[in-house]
Amino acid sequence: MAHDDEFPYPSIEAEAAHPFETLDFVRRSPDDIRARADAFHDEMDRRRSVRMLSDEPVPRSLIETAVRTASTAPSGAHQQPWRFVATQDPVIKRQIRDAAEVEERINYGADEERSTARMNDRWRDELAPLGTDWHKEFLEVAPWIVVLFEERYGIRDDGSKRTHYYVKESCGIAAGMFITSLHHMGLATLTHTPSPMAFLSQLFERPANERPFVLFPIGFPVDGCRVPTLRRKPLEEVLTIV
Ligand code: IYR
Repeated sequence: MAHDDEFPYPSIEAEAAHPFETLDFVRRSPDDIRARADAFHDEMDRRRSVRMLSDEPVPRSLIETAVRTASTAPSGAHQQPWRFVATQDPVIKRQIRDAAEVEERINYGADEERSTARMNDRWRDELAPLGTDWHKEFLEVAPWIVVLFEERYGIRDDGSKRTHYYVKESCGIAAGMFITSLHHMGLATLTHTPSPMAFLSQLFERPANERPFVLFPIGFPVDGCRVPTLRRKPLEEVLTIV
């Protein structure tokens, strides 16, 4: 749709109030677009959540680049309401594993002190094909753990609170771009949400405006890594064109 009526868009007034610049957009040929679309789909279709991670080291600069890529995500009012906290400290990783396993024991009903599991039978049935249980060895073995914290509100220089918009959506998109970046560079990860995960705020001494959103153990898969056989929904089940 042409917007001749309102051209130039945005208005001269808006441009005067805030700087604009010419979009750095690569216009490709239809063949090139088709080929890139297919190649990228093939690559992403090979991404799997990996729990069998090795202890092989991963350079810090790769983690930094993945966070840079994630941080290109769109966000409400461009507030970028995320903070990635990364560690390869074995003591902290051990503490994360211990704390997560305490919670997961309760979730899965493996805690002898408690008669009922937090997860009901139906939930545990849904998880059975994934082969998960309360053991979270990957939290200690993986060379890196990155926790994405959502900034529920911002803090201005004068200490006052700044409302953040669409925090979950923004962080969800950033998380997706983070795992895409890791997969594209040749690393493996898992989106892990130990439940509850408030312990991560204490452990990393995060301020009150931040809340843990998702945790990523990152590394290389072990040799001979096994993953559950999954079926991805075919297009007709995930796309409706009206
Ligand atoms: N947090 C638990 C349970 C769990 C829940 C869902 I939904 C999953 O897709 C996978 C696991 C755990 O990490 O085991």
